[in-house]
Amino acid sequence: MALRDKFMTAEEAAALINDNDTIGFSGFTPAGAAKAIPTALARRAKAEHEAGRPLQIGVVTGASTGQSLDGELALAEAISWRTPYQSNKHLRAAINAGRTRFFDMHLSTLPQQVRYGFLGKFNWAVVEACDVTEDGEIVPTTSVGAAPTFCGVADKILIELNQNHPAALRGLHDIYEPLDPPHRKPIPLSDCSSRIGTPYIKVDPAKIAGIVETNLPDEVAPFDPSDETTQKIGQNVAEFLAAEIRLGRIPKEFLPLQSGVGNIANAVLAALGENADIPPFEMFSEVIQDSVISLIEKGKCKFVTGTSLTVSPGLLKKLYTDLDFYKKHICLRPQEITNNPEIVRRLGIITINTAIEVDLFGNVNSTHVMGSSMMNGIGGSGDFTRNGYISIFTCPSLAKGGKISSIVPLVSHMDHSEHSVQVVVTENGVADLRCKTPHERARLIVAKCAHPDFRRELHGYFDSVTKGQTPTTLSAAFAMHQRFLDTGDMRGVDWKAAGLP
Ligand code: 0RQ
Repeated sequence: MALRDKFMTAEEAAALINDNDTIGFSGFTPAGAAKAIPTALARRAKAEHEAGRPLQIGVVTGASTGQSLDGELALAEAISWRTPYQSNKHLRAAINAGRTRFFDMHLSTLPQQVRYGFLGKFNWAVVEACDVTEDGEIVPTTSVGAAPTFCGVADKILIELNQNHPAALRGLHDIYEPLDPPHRKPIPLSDCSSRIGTPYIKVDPAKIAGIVETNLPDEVAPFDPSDETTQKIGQNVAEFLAAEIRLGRIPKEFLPLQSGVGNIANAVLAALGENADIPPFEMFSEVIQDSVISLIEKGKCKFVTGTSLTVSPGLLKKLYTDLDFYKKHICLRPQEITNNPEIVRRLGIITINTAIEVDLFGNVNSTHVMGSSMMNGIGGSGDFTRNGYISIFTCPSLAKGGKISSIVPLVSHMDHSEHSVQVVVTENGVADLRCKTPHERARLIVAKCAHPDFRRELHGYFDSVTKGQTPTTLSAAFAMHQRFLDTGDMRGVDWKAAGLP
């Protein structure tokens, strides 16, 4: 059947989906996420539920998505299970209330686990494209994520052909999918900018079950303007890296950078751009945020590889007016490549990610609040941290208006262990944990990173806990967290009552 005969409305496409289906949606952050079909499906699910009939699906994506996908489907109670990452408040509420089953995965491993069959059968791939051809070439829009894998494994494919993105995006993407063991070969990439794949996702055209025309912008939220705290964190990271170059521990031509998501990551990149001691650099990262685009314009960032172009709508429009220039500096690859441990270690990537809390030994919690509630997920932070040339974590030393210390005796959930975390940076300073014992790390983290309001508290704990290689008193290790749960403020712990001498 010719493509022209496959055009349909979002409602018609949503009507093809059955209760209990598993769908792989395009999208990595709101960039390139399917929008019209999930929104239509959410409407249908609400109507079905009102009529007393079940309609829930398994939702798999590259990472987080936008309101039209995670938000609308969560509000319609239409997501039975979800992986690998999310950041939507409605979905987060459903997950933490136990209404949606969620499992948190390293993003590099998602595509291969889908191909291995670990996540079960995929009924549908629903992908956003800026172009599709009769012989089955699908050109993605602002992200690649896991879309090539979803298209490969799913029984049928639905395409959202989004006119908000020009077909001239062809050439921005580099689609390469490794073979699975025992046939896997080294990924033939030894720099940030080489292309090793095709500029499109190739599918069997017979699998394309429907095409929905849309004209919808990516639902990328604007960043909070950087404040004194995030600027100071950024400056501390930049000064640390500049000193490492001077000391000869980072080559003078510098190394590719990876930077996480969110406001702090955006501010860190801006600070690196302003530091004259950091030479123009390349990035091998996951999410390309607004700050990277201005670094490209200033000539400070020479090339960036990412899996999503997550920039604010106004900036994206500007980028599209000079696409030929930006195509020379940007490449979008599958998350299986951008986050691949083999490549991260080969290129010697300097990794900068954000922590929710860090403990005295350098263990990092990136995902949970007070040990129990899921925030977003581990995302790509583990892929990069475990394999980086230097692994850095940043966070403000305080949260929730100063009632929470981000530096705690023991993390209430652990995502990145002391074995992978090398440097911790807050607005107060830098704790370089390399070559340090747990005792030495604890002293350094309190002195350099903790907020002055909590130093006494943390000394109160650590000065009384002296036994063992990694001194810990189990009864007291979570006393600050418990104090917050009891009173709404971590300060004022009675350490004696918590079992310390
Ligand atoms: O809560 O939204 O209710 O105000 O956590 O914190 O300070 O706004 O920071 O937006 O940079 O997010 C780790 C969540 C940081 C993110 C995390 C509360 C705080 C606020 C957000 P509110 P900020 P950011 C590759 C990299 C994992 C994935 C990753 C993340 C909210 O960076 O999801 O690294 N990382 N991916 O108030 C209680 C504490 C807290 C706290 C902060 N100690 N206790 N609440 N908060 N510290 C990219 C991808 O994987 C896509």
